[in-house]
Amino acid sequence: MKLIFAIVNNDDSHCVAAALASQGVMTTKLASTGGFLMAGNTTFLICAEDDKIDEIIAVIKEKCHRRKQSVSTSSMPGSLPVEITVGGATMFVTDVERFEKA
Ligand code: 2BA
Repeated sequence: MKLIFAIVNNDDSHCVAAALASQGVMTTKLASTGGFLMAGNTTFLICAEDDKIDEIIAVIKEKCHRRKQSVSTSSMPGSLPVEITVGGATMFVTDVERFEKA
């Protein structure tokens, strides 16, 4: 079994949750905050069998979109904002040593 941590833009999180639920994938949604923009995002915890992982990642990739965002670089007057690309999804996949439900 593996555990996917998927950090998703809040604007895409509803579509991701609905798509995974429609495929019978169990998820937990956590409200999270990006350390750079300090903006809200959504972290999905998904524990699934190894042979399902690629399928789940494909669903998340399909539902998440990259976005350009303007960020202020300084509070000094006259400083120009810079454009950064945020998302679609940032995912980490780890092994699960033991899985239990009580
Ligand atoms: P934030 O940390 O708020 O980052 C938002 C976006 O700002 C990032 O988009 C990236 O384009 C930019 N950014 C972040 N740190 C930067 C830096 N030190 N210098 C320049 N630009 C920077 P994404 O890469 O798509 O990340 C979206 C969100 O995913 C992040 O929100 C964070 O919550 C999470 N994330 C991304 N990479 C991560 C990592 N290696 N570990 C943990 N969380 C990560």
